[in-house]
Amino acid sequence: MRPASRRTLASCAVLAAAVALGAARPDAAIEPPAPLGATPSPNQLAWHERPYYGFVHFTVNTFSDREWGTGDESPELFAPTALDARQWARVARESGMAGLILTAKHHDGFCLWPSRLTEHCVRHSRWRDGRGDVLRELADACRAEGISLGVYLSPWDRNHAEYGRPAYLDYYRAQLRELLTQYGPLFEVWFDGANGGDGYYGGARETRTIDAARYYDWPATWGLVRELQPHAVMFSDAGPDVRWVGNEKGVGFETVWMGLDRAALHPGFADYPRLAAGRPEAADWVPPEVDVSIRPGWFYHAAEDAQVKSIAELVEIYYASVGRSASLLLNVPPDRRGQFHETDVARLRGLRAFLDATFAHDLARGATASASAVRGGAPRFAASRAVDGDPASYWATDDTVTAASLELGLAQPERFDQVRLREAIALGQRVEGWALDAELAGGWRTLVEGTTIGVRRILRFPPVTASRVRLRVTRARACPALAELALFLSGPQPR
Ligand code: FUL
Repeated sequence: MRPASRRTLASCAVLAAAVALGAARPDAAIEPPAPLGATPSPNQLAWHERPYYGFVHFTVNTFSDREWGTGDESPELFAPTALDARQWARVARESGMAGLILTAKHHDGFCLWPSRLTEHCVRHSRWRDGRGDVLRELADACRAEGISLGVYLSPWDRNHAEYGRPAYLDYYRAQLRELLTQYGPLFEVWFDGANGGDGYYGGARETRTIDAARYYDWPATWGLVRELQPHAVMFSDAGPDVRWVGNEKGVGFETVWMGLDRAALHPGFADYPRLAAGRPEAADWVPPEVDVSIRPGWFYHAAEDAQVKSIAELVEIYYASVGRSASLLLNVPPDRRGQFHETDVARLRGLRAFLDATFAHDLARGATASASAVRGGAPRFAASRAVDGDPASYWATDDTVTAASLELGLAQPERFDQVRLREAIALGQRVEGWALDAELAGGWRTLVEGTTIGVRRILRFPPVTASRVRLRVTRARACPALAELALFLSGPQPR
């Protein structure tokens, strides 16, 4: 249907008023593109705007020098000498992280908060004479620093006697209820997929296998989170809000779809990495999260002090995650003092300095913009909407146009070496192919080509100096709706 034929009497009145005021086109009469396929929820939309945050792995493992505790550790083992959650939160905020997610309970079952449901918790540790609460201290610190808080509650519990039986699920959900009700708003709740195996299990010391697809009855648990923390997103292999990227190396997919078929999956799904890139036709919007540790292990081991990722490695991880339509969950494990190690802090600051130097100044902002096609000819969908700095506005074409170009004229020649593109994701993910050209020495030259865009796509290329730049959307599943075309020049290269 042509847009003109949809005009109602009311919009004719708007037109008359617009003409009377001297406006060029009846903007409001042109309808936005219809959403395509899966679209994000309000929680997901808010979460997409804060794509970098931290993971804090800390428990008895920090003191036993293990990655997975066996469940028979004495709570007395947990003995940080100078725990300072405010330092974690301050460093996180100063590093540009939007929040911190704490391993409130890892697979060993030890609880970092004084749970009323088990003796296997901080109450029986020597730390703060058994009166401490790591989650409380972190919640207070995050609030003071103005960042968000999230929790990880391992479903697998190698300490609990009932693990593998129905009674454990009551325990697990009652624990979750403590976390969801006593520490204020949570921005993310993290459900990992490691499941079953040998353990202490209340002294049984045996191997317990569970049916990961059925045992946990995830819909019931997810319902509890929705009820008690309606603004939190939930992570697992199957979402429901955020999915695993399928590796722990810090690398997202070059071609990635936010769509995932939740119903076919569950946390711990064996063949999951094969599906992690998503599918354009999938039913649900479940974006990927890249979880990776700044060190080889998730927990602190002094032997790894010389193996902290370099600033340059962290920069690559940023481009391979946030730059590929994912969010970055970067783990920084506190040491035996209960503080982020100096080396880790220096690397985080280095990453922040590089990101600030690179992304502070969008060289395309406010450029003159024109396009080969504009939806209904309406200013509301004009090319300039992609360079106005407002992620809510976008350039769009008519429904029949799925390949189009957008040209920028910069006020003066600028040197740049990367482009950031964002789709208007409230309308679903649409673009499948694009190229960026610059006019160099009188001719157009292609700088870089890409496939999907999604939430945020950043691609780098050798630096050029140009004042005319052109984005060609070469393939899209429906008319493109582009919220941002930004150009940047890398800050000084970190070593
Ligand atoms: C996995 C766990 O087995 C690792 O220890 C770590 O917590 C990682 C983030 O999730 O499932």
